Amino acid sequence: MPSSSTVRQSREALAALGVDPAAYTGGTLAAHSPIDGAVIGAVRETSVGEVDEAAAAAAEAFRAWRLVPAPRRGELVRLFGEELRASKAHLAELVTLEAGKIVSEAQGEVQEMIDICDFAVGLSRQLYGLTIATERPEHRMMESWRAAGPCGIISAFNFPVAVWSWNAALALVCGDPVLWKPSEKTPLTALGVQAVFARALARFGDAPAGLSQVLIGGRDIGAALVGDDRVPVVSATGSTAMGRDVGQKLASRFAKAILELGGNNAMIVAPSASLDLALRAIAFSAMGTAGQRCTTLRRLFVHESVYDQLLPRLRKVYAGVTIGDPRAAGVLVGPLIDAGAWHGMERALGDARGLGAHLSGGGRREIAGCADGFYAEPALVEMKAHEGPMLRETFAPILYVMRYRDLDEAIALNNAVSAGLSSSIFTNDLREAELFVSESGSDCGIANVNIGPSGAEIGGAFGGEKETGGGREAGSDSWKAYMRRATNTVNYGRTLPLAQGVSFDIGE
Ligand code: UN1
Repeated sequence: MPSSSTVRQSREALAALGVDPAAYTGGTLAAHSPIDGAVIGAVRETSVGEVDEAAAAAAEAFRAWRLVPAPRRGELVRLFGEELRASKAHLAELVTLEAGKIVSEAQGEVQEMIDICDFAVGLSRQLYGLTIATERPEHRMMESWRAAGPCGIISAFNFPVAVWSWNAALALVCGDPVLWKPSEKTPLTALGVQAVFARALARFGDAPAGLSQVLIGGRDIGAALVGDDRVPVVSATGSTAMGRDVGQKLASRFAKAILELGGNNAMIVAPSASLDLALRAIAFSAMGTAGQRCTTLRRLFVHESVYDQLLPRLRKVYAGVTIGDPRAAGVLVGPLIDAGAWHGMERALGDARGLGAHLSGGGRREIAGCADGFYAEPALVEMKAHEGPMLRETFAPILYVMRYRDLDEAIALNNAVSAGLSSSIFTNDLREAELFVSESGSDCGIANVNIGPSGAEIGGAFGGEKETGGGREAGSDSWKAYMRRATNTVNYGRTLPLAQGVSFDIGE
């Protein structure tokens, strides 16, 4: 229903999700819809003093929650998954309204929440530690995993609900209460998620108060959270500049940091690649979410033998893609989040032009009924060299393209940026595929073969190296970051042998 008002529709979605209108009317933080620029909420902001109270409540909740058996903690997350299933349509609608995602991607984002809940429920019975061979007779050595404490979560606008849930679902089964500072660009979806979570809590019955709290506001609120000694783990998703600041502050108080920062993700299209598959993967990973995923494809290296076959097809796809109101059927590219994103795109394209690049697309589109939205034509930028704006992340649908001659050169280019999140190769040559994922291949946290760099499943550990921050969230053993590890050595004998054969005779 593209012509309906974003204001009315967001009110309806918030009401359906059960959010108290007092939270989003009469407050000081304006929530905008990127669809038409309308103000869709005036959200009550958290004060710095309230962050202090929230941390105290979380610390109190922690004392009780860590004693609840992990599978019982998993039951809360199971109920949350059920509530998310029931609210999927409304929450996805709010994601579309507040973050500008097309309907299918918004639903996919909520599905990602449901998936991580399912994962975390199973995990709640699998917080395994190792039993370790000990050098001493009649001793047993083991590691046990204990809840770490309240977990701060700072999330970005582009995945306004899923990234919180990757962290929260794991933290909660690990025994950690959560304190969430969502992006100031997407406070309404955070309120929506809290309302859904509140229903799971009510069904669960006896969870401590303060288990999940939302802190609405800007940098000062994030800084208060990051600086609070009662919060031993902070997961932060956003820019490298933000992560550098947060990481240093956390390091200074020896708190654990889980950082998921910028990406400048590449794809290599090799001579043997299926160009049909590559084309589809490029389209989704470069234009999907209007180029505003951390995993968005930004750099494309095409072998010189297939460049002149692939590029005309790609230009055609780019020219034909439907841009517009993300609520409308058939639209694949919705709005940028705001004017700042558009200016960043203009700047990057200007820099590329200055380097003699050949551009197609990249203009601003006026969309009927969406006057104050920033809609950009996805841009294909054929670069002469790996330089300038191609070396940095611009959160917009810009795909830089280059020819390459040999695979070692393409892999070197893949790795020649400061970020290290995601990467992929399209090839049907086993040697090339294996080389790309080998020790001397991609240096990224995610390296794929015959799928694009974006749209990861939750089962794998998500995150990357270098300026991406090194954190891992979601699947695999990412849960360990939300716990503390204790090594326990138990002596069940009647003597006290010391390790390393040390003798310390006190003559008794
Ligand atoms: C992000 O952009 O911060 O792999 C997260 C993907 C999504 C998550 C992206 N599953 O593209």
